[in-house]
Amino acid sequence: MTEEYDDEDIVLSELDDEELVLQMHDDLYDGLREEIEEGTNILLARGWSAKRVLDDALVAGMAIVGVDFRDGILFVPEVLQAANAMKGGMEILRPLLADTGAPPIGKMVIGTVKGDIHDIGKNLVSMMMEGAGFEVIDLGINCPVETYLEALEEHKPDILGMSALLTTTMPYMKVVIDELVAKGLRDDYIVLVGGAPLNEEFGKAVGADAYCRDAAVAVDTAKDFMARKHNQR
Ligand code: B1M
Repeated sequence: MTEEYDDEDIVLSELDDEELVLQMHDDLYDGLREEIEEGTNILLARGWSAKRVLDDALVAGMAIVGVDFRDGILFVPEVLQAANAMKGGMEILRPLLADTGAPPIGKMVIGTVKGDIHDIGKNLVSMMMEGAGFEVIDLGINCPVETYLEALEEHKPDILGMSALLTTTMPYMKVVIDELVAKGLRDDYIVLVGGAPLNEEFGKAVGADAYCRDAAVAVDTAKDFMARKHNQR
């Protein structure tokens, strides 16, 4: 039996949950979008919650990609394919994570800062915030300060969210916050920041209201600040 035949022989639906999740980590690593979509659907059909599929199959798989990218085993084209496969799974989960049917409990404008094109984490935060009942306006990637300011003016959100995945782009958050201060607008918004290289200290240093370690923390933090905002009225 050839190795190629071996690979084609794997029938995802015949794997048990644990094997399937490991196979999905492999498929994500190999950038196989269709297989990731199929695996996502199988786990959901087996009664897994969208959040569990997201955490155990997709986010955990992407963490493995991240380690090998860091170590020079994977390169940009392969990581792009992995990201594309991850997005295939996320698209299936999006309506499940976002569908609450409840009226919005707040509004958030979010974008990845100038110079940075990483958007998976930001997209996840958007989905989870929508799932928690927030209206989300997603500005996309590579956002200059003007884009944030225009969106704040247009949408009048409660929260401004910024994402950065590079140590070289995260200082740009301060550029945006400083501009808000200069225009006398800083206190009009709750500013939340996040992204893998950030930490609590950095959040404070740039003048954000809070640093959010992950999407779940972003949701809890946003809810917390909204509650405080309502209590002040
Ligand atoms: Co890039 N990359 N990348 N990359 N990439 C990292 C970030 C890196 C850590 C990889 C590594 O070396 N291990 C490294 C940064 C090193 C550093 O700065 N210290 C790196 C590098 C160097 C680069 C390039 C410079 C590589 C090159 O060209 N030589 C280049 C830069 C391009 C640019 O932006 N200008 C680059 C390019 C790319 C791809 C395009 C190939 C691709 C992005 C595709 C895409 O996003 N559409 C990519 C990817 C996929 C990664 C890794 C592997 C995975 C990132 C990811 O999606 N994680 C990443 C390694 C890693 O982080 N381990 C890496 C999964 C995601 C769910 O987690 O984004 O952390 P995360 O989001 C979390 C939290 O951080 C938080 O919640 C999210 C969900 O729980 N969060 C927020 C994020 N944003 C938030 C905003 C909030 C709140 C919470 O607001 C309220």
